[in-house]
Amino acid sequence: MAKKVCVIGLGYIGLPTASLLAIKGFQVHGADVNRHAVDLINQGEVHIYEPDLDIMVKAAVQSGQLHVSCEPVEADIFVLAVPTPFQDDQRPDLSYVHQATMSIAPLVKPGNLIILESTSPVGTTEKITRWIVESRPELNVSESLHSICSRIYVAHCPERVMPGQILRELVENDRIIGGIDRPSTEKAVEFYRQFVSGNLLETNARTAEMAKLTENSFRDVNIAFANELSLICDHLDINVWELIRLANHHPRVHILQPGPGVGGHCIAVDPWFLVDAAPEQTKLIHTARAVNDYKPGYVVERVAEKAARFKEPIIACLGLTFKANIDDLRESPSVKIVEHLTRRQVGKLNIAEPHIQELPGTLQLEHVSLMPTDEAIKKSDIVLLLVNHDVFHAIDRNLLKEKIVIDTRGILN
Ligand code: SAJ
Repeated sequence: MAKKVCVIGLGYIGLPTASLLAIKGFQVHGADVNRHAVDLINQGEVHIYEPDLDIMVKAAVQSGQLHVSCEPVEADIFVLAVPTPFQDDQRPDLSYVHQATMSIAPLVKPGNLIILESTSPVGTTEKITRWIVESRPELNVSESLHSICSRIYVAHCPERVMPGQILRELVENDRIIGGIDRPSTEKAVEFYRQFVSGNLLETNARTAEMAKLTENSFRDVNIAFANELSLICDHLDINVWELIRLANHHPRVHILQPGPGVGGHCIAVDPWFLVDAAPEQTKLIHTARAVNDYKPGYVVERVAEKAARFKEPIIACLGLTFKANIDDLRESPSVKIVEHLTRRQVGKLNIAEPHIQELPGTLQLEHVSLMPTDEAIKKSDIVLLLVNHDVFHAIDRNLLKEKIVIDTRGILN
């Protein structure tokens, strides 16, 4: 009989994972506290944009293998895919993980496997195990023979998919799998082998947690290097895009791209988990965060300088999402920049963001309007390019003649 999987959290990771599992023949129940999302999914629709996700969810729901509701149900395998944001003081917020764990605790049976996919501070998988065993003292994780009938299995398998290519990467990426003990790792590997074509790399839970934080911190540090170069180049009047192109011809140099800052729910967040866990040891990682977080304010200053030349400046802000070709505004540096420009009353703002239908609440203001790209450009004095969406690469360059252009993504280079 098909194994029953319960996926908690139906966001960018949970929903594609639940649908994929359903299509692969698992009997899947998805749970999410967001009633609107649950209702949509049950109708075969989606509440988030990811290429082809709608088709996969529809197929999964229509096959009868995927059901969703606001409550988890009993299963053989539980997958936790809930957010792990940080609090105002940059310390990890494990409240969603705790809530999700406590929601499944009454349902867990001996022999069940619980997998944490959420990016988490080191030690979280052990914490989950403790929370479950404390609330269900008849369960254990002991390897001794006489407790084998009451034991559960717990592992961390961090998600590593890239928004925009989630469906392919969910299957093809290599996965790091770390159990709280050897039997947990083996059980989790057996599960992932059924739907992942990439390599399954075995380790322990703490190393798996650290590996994910390491990957995203690596990228953050490297983007910070590119962002720092952009500041130096502005200062020395050098074209940073040309500079990076040239330097990257060296066989061992691979510099990333500067931008208006680093956004998203991962790279701008996860390094803080390392800083929080080892403040004395994370000087480079901490500084990289500071460099990347400095960038939005720097862009605002550049815009304000140019805007000062006009009596009633009108600024076209092209792109609000945290990166190209997605609809996700979480931790977006572009949103921060636009919010900052409104607070400073730098001018009238014409926003073009082809991936959203309406402006976020903080930007629903009198001097801010959402409009098509060409119109936004035509009606403005200054054009601020914030996201390298494919559609912006196709902008008619004639529209930009006579405009002051601030290109934070190197789209025009
Ligand atoms: N960015 C730059 N310059 C670059 C690359 C990115 O400024 O050269 C900016 C982007 O514009 C964006 C931010 O960095 O604002 C993050 O974008 P991203 O494409 O680097 O990463 P995410 O957040 O979409 O996804 C990352 C991925 N991690 C790594 O590449 C190590 C993904 O594989 C993870 O699964 C994901 O984080 C996650 O969920 O943790």
